[in-house]
Amino acid sequence: MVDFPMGERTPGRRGAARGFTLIELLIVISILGLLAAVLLPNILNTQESANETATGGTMLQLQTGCQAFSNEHGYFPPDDLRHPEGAAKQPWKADNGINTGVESLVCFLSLQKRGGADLSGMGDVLCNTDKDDHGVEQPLLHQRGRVEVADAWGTPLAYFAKAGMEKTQQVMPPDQDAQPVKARRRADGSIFGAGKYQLLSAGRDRTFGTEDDLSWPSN
Ligand SMILES: [Ca+2]
Ligand SMILES: [Ca+2]
Ligand SMILES: [Ca+2]
Repeated sequence: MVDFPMGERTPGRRGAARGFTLIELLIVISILGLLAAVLLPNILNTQESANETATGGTMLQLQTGCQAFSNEHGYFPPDDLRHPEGAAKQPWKADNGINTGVESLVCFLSLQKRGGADLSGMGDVLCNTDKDDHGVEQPLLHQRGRVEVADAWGTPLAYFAKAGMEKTQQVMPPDQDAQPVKARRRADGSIFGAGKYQLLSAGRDRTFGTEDDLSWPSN
């Protein structure tokens, strides 16, 4: 009987405490939902912007290599694994028709230091999605795999040389079938990099020929 008033108050307090906690919880959930809705797209966009910047950096490294190669040889690296100076200079295996443009670029840039580029430090962006063998060691890369250079989303780049701009290449993203790739054109039909060469990334959607593709030259 002495405890009765307390007993009466206690359930009341508990009830009030439960109600307050539930409202608090709902408010917190609403705020978190709102924050996620506002921040998540920004976080994803920041990641995609970082990938675009990284891909631009990769292309810049290849451009530097292409320029050094051109200064030394008087032409930019071929995109078909065929040595312009004769079959005797071509000890490597025949082409399998997949990722050929960028494999050829890596091959020619990796022949020698003078007029080439040491790509061995590129780390993650070096891949071999079609798992082919070069047949001989690529001198500056110190490996026999016929590797490609990928963009920041993991898709191998396409590389078109001056003589191969009209060709359709086949590029194989990781764990997918190869997709046909054509050199990027402007609205008036002219090809980006015509007369020199073109580097092309499938961009964030990992598909060539769509709006988000990145290229050198970029306009
Ligand atoms: Ca290949
Ligand atoms: Ca390959
Ligand atoms: Ca794309």
